[in-house]
Amino acid sequence: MIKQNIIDALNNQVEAEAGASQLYLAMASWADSRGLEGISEFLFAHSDEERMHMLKLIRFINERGGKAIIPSLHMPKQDFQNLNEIFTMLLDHEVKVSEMINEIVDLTLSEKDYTTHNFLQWYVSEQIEEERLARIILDKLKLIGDDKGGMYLFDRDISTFNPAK
Ligand code: OFO
Repeated sequence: MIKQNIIDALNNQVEAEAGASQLYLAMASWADSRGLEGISEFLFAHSDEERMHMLKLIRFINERGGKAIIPSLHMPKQDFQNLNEIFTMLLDHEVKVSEMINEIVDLTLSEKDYTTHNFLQWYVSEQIEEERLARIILDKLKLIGDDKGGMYLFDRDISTFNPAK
């Protein structure tokens, strides 16, 4: 039977994934309203992925005899100065999520819960990939600077930046 402190930590993670999904949805909508089609598609898809991360946790908690808690929605930031702000926030958010995952991994080891430890390895690899992708995007945005032509190409090509897709 899964221990209550592990259930609590996983439920906390459910909330973090839901929060990420909402934040990326707000970013996607912002980009969409500015005609940045490729970037908004990328962010809409990223928001969906975070929801999928949340669902995976909910199912796991319930399957192991715990009770998943569905969190309420917080209104995320709605306005952004530019893409640099968006992707810096996105990277910071992913780094924070990675730290949270690592802490739960730590907890599973101290509680000798190897099933949850094993389950969390998927999140560990996913976080490496998401942080890497956000860093690639930020590097490209730095290169582009104020170049409008470069931004056009960036918006067109962003969907190809993720080799895992
Ligand atoms: Fe990108 O955070 Fe989920 O796991």
